[in-house]
Amino acid sequence: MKRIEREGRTAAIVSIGSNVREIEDLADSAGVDVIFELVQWRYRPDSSTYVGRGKLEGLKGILEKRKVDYVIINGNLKPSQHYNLEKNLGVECIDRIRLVLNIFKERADTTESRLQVERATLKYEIPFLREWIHNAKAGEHPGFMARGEYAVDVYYDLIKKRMKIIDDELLRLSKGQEVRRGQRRKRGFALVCIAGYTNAGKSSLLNVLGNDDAIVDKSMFSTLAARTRKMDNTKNNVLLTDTIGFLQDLPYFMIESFKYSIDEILSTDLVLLVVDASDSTEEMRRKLEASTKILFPKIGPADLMVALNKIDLVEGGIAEKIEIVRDVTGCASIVPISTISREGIDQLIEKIDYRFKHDCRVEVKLPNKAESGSIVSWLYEVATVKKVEYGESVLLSLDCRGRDLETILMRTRAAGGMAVNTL
Ligand SMILES: Nc1nc2c(ncn2[C@@H]2O[C@H](COP(=O)(O)OP(=O)(O)OP(=O)(O)O)[C@@H](O)[C@H]2O)c(=O)[nH]1
Ligand SMILES: [Mg+2]
Repeated sequence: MKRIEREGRTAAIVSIGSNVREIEDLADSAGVDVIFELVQWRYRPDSSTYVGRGKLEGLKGILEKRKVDYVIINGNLKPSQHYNLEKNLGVECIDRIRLVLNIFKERADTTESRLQVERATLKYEIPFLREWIHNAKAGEHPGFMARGEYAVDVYYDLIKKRMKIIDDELLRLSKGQEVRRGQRRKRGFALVCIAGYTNAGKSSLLNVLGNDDAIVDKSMFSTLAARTRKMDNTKNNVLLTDTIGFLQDLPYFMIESFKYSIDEILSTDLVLLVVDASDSTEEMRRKLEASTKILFPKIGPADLMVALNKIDLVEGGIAEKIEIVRDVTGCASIVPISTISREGIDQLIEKIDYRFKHDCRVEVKLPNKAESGSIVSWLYEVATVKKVEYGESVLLSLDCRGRDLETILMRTRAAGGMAVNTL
């Protein structure tokens, strides 16, 4: 992970609710020092200036004495609100999505993550750009488009052209991703994706289960690009993929832009959802709901297994937390774990193993000739070969997953052999 240099950048947080912890963490992850916070209690944001008029005047006064580089808004701004805020305050105003995009931009270090971030950023900017076209002569702004040398309509056209190039490139990459998944399955691997809210401990779990050294960090969105490792200590062939974390209240264009990463999660045989058990019950529910909103309805509870992580930090019982997980996800397969104390890790491995258990018995008979060699070695990859005899024919007794049965029968027949499912 590329560490974001702090470079002494400062900000003020403006919020219309008291739940500022996440935005503080995001600001910290973006390398910005928060100098002060201003909280206004409102049921909903003011339609033109986000905070109420009076509060805005107050903020302006404070900013004159306590200069900051940015004002960070704890929410998603409409373009008109953004325009009015910047115009009134004379400081660059960053909403929650822009802050997330800034973190992504700094950390993206693979082609697909760079393209996804660029696409999301362009999508994000289009409505803001429209607002500026209507409201301002370029050059009046302290933030985006500050220097008025661009003609906005030319810029708008360029965005559209660039988006098309990015979409084509992402489509090409996702076809490659699909082929890769197909090849892995053909080689007998079960595909498991480690998913979950950002900072839940996904990379830590990959490190434990896959004996890996993926970057683990307390800052949010340490992982942007997918990383795949073979699972250790298992009887079956399992590939684990760790990828980007979820966040609450993502607008549709963000989900759409990160389709490549989301497909990586949804196209696996099992989604291992990592949940931070050290959060309060309300926080846990909020994050779980954000996660299931992205996962369901593409997959269902039966495709999920939940690793209730960080139980080393939980005081008292975790029964209530298990209940919340069950309630929100509908998933019955919940394993409390800690990647630090390693509690529960063996049970988790056992549970994953059980999912991909070789519980079908097959007797295979193949002609004993050179061409059968490749199918025999393939059988060794997808199944557990119990016995093999070379005579007039090659006779194999093997155990396999129900899912692979049909392919085994088909390939054996195609090779001039015979296979019988005996269990
Ligand atoms: N106490 C405790 N801390 C943990 C545990 N697992 C992970 N952590 C900590 O939680 C933080 C986040 O861990 P990561 O593994 O980077 O989490 P992630 O889900 O990959 O995060 P992103 O990639 O940023 O979305 C780090 O500071 C870890 O040390 C655990 O079981 N117990
Ligand atoms: Mg990570």
